[in-house]
Amino acid sequence: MNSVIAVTPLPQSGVVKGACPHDCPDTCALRITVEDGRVTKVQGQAEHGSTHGALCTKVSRYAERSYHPERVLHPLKRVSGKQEAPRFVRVGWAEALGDIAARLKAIADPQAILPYSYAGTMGLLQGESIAARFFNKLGASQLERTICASAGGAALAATYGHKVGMHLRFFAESRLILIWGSNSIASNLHFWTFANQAKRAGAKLICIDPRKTETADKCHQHIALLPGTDGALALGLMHELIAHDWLDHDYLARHVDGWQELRERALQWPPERVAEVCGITAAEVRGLARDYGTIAPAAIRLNYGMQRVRGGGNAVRLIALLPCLTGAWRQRAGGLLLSSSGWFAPHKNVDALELPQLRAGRPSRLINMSTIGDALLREAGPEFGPKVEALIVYNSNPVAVAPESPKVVQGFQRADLFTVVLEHFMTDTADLADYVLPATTQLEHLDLHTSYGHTDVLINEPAIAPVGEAKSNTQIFRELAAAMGFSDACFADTDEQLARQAFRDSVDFEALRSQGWWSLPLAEAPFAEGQFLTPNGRAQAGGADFVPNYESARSAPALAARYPLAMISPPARNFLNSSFVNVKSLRDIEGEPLLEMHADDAAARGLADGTMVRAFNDRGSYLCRLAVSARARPGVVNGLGVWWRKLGAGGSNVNEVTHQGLTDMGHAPVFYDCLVEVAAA
Ligand SMILES: Nc1nc2c(c(=O)[nH]1)N[C@H]1C(S)=C(S)[C@@H](COP(=O)(O)OP(=O)(O)OC[C@H]3O[C@@H](n4cnc5c(=O)[nH]c(N)nc54)[C@H](O)[C@@H]3O)O[C@H]1N2
Ligand SMILES: Nc1nc2c(c(=O)[nH]1)N[C@H]1C(S)=C(S)[C@@H](COP(=O)(O)OP(=O)(O)OC[C@H]3O[C@@H](n4cnc5c(=O)[nH]c(N)nc54)[C@H](O)[C@@H]3O)O[C@H]1N2
Ligand SMILES: [Mo]
Repeated sequence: MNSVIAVTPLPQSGVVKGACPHDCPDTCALRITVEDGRVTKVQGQAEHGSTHGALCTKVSRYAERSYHPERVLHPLKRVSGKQEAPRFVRVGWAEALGDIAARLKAIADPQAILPYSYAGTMGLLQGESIAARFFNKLGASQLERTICASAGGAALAATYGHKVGMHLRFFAESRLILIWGSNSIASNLHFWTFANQAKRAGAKLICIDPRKTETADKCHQHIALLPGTDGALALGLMHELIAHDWLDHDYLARHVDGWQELRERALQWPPERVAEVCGITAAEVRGLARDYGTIAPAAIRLNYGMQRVRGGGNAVRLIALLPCLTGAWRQRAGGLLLSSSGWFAPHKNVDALELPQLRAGRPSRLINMSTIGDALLREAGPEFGPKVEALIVYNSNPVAVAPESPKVVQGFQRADLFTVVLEHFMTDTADLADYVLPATTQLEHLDLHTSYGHTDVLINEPAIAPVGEAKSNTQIFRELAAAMGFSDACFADTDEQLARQAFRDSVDFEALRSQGWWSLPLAEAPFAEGQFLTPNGRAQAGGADFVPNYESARSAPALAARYPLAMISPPARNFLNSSFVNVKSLRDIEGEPLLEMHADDAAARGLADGTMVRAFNDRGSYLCRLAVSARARPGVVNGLGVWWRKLGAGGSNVNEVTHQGLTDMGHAPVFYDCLVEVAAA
């Protein structure tokens, strides 16, 4: 039996073990210094394998974020109309919770109530624990949490059986690394350390990304393909692997299903065809295939950037099959990593945290978070069910991050929608709330973390008491449950009890407590002998094919005639999605919302570097500063995201122009499948 996690009493001064809560594959182990009851330093733990004492610029400013003068410190109640400038008054917790409970109880069909949350914190407790219990007990609609990774996740599950891949640390031993759809230096810094070690030991690094990122700058080669064409490139690589017989026939025969079908398909993709679809040269396709077919161990670091297009799921499937063709999986420094999160599945006990049985068999409709704009604007109907009447948002800023914001904003502005937002700050979403409830930050609460980049479980112990009147998400939902009159014992579980329920006995809590992390026991080369997590243990190649974008010159020529530029909106280095945009020191580094454009495209429009421009299409228009830049390839513009609308130029951001189409697998958004035109503002 695991011992109950007892939290060490808050130190007046000392060092506390923490974990970075952010939505990032690195999930760093933190060393938090407290002096006189105040956090004075947030550093990386030197002994933790992937953190190795270093933090990104953002999280090293975590104390600045927690003690930010604009932190929401008391419950706030709206006193202005939803279409007017937001005005709030301070109220007490009892009044706020009592009123919220009364409003929720007045809703006849609980399915008209919708939770909206994502990974503002990735903690198992402050994410979905008591919150999930609350909505299960209520019988609310369920949120399909697709906004980031579900296309790639579904693809990995279909191909390997789960979201699993090679170990982060063994990239240091690879001889060839393809960094594919990932700006690692910006968004996965602690992977880059291992890639850099490999580079110094003589490995070749190749970046595959429409944008010439800071990561591309540091690689030996950069292949700037058009957005959404990765599946075609993967098929072209397979064509060459077959043509030159750079195949591991034994591995294919013993560990892969559907190879013959995939082989037939790949043979239809000679380099010239691939080059035309991807907007690169046939020589680039041939050279990449030669490297991949002849250098070993070869590793692929795929990241979620490349799956934010219509064919994102199939593209991930095809790329995930490459190491099955060459047998790269045989070596621990070969294979592929998109996500490691599936390795935690046998150890986690999500049902114990969320208690789905509280729904007691009541119907539960699923609403996709990626089409929240449409969902909020939909009337009741036999297919849809009741109109959404109440929304409870935590750990997310949908008004800034969800696609097609004109509709999201319109939905949130509905006078008949009751919205509660649990937040640290007055985000664009909080601005449209009826109630804003102050939530604690990672310095102020207990949590447990898994990772989607490494394979360690981490503990985050609270370092300081809640700031102001803030309460943790778990505590807010506990008190809301009480206000609703839910008397089930599960709503009294403390965070310490939840922590104990979160994992099965396989996790060594003593190590977790004393060291701050605990590493999963895993094989070094997990698929050296096949043993994929599919039902028959074989990788599944059947059905994977190239799926073109919704919006591109090739797939939508009439639209492209009006909006000829493909726009991608990858993360800005000093923000974390829309988090940290309000931390001034970080915003100062980013400056303004930037749109990078190639010199030829700028010249064709008579646009000079530094001018204010509008990027627009039929959905909307947003204002940004033009950077004529070699980081953009011809025909593609890069609108760095995700700014708070109210802190960007002109009160909107890049999601003003993105659309609510969904991916081929996993019902995910297609942020990078978007055509625009750009003109002087
Ligand atoms: N600093 C920082 N770090 C972050 C985040 C952040 O916002 N800021 N976000 C976090 C989150 S939520 C996630 S999900 C992870 C991963 O987040 P990702 O969104 O994967 O982030 P990036 O690594 O920047 O990967 C995006 C890269 O994909 C490229 N790209 C866009 N379209 C295509 C395409 O069609 N094909 C290919 N090959 N490449 C394409 C972009 O130019 C960009 O360089 O990172 C996390 N880390
Ligand atoms: N155009 C475009 N749009 C994108 C993307 C893109 O690349 N381009 N990336 C997409 C991706 S990958 C993702 S993952 C989504 C991310 O979208 P979100 O998950 O909404 O992430 P954030 O914008 O970081 O907002 C998280 C919010 O949670 C709050 N928060 C943090 N910790 C806590 C806590 O303990 N309690 C409470 N109550 N609140 C907390 C933070 O203050 C912050 O405002 O955005 C997506 N949107
Ligand atoms: Mo994400």
